[in-house]
Amino acid sequence: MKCRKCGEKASVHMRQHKLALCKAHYLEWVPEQTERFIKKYQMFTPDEKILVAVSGGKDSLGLWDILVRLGYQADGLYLGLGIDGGINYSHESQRLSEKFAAQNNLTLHIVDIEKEYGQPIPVLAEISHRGHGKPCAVCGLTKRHEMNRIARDLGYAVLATGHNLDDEAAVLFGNTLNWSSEYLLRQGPVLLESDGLARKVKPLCRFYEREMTAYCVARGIEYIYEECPFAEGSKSIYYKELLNQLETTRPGAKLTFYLRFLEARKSGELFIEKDMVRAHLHPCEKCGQPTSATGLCSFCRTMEKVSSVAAS
Ligand code: Q46
Ligand code: ZN
Ligand code: ZN
Repeated sequence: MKCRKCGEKASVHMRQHKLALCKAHYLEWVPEQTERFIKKYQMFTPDEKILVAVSGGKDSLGLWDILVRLGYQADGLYLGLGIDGGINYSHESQRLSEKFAAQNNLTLHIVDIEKEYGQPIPVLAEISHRGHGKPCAVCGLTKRHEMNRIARDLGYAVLATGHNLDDEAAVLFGNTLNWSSEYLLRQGPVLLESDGLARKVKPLCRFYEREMTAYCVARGIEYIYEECPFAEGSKSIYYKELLNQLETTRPGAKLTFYLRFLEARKSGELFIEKDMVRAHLHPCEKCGQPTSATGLCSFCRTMEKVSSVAAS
C-alpha cells in the first residue's frame, strides 16, 4: 500500500476513508482533520483558553499534543484518583502526564483527590455506598465536579476531553439500546456552556481509537497502555467489542453510526428539542455548581455522607 500524498510506503491505512498515508503525511493529516472538526462544530477559537483533561493515556496526551501543534492555548488538568489496582495505575499515569508536560514546556494543573477530600476514589466509593461495589459512579461524579471547578476557578472557557470515535459510538450504542432520549440529546462533540459551567468539547470524536494509537506512536509520545483496572468487564468495553466485530465486516460502520446520528439530531429528525422539558437548575448551596436537586448537588451530598461516616 502506498501513501496517497507522496507514493512512499504507507504506514497507516484507514479503511473507512479508503486512505493510506506514510508516517510524515499521517502526522500532518491528524492535526488538519482535528482543525476541521474544531471549526465544523464551532468548538473554540484561538483566543479562548482551553483546559485539557489529561489521564496519561494516548487519547488525552495525543489531544493535548495536537492542540498545541495547532497553536491553541491549551493547559492540562490531571486528577489524581488514587487508584492502584496492582499496577500502580494512578501513579504511573501521573508520571507520564507530568513527563509530557515537562518535555513540551506546558502547564499541567494537578488535583489530588485524596489530599482534597481526605480519601482516594475507591475509599470514597466504599464509604458512600454508591455504585454497587464499583468506584466508577463516584469516580465519574468526582471527575465532572473537579473539572468544572478548576475550569471555573482558573477562568478556562472550554474543557476538552480525549473521547475518540470508539468511545462515542459505544456510548451512543448504549443510549440507543435504552432509548435514553435525555442522554441522546446531550451527546455530541460540543456541550454548550450553561449556568456557570464551561463548554465541553471532544475534538477527537471522529478518530478511531487505533488512529490515536498510531498518532502517539508516530509522535513518540509515551503514554500508559493499561486502562484503569476498574474498567474491566464494563458495559462500554463490551459495546466496543460488539462494534469492532461489526466494523471488521463493514469498515466504516462505526463512523457512519455516529455521524448519521449527529446529522439526524441536528435536522430535528430524532427529537424535537423544544418539546423536551429541561430540568430546572439552580446553584448548589455548598459548591455553587448547577444542580437539579434541592440544596446540595450529588457530589456534595456524597462528600457529606463520607464525612459523616468518617466522623462516626
Ligand atoms: S470511572 Fe471507573 Fe474510569 Fe474511574 S474508576 Fe477507573 S474505570 S477511571 S473511565
Ligand atoms: Zn506520504
Ligand atoms: Zn455542590
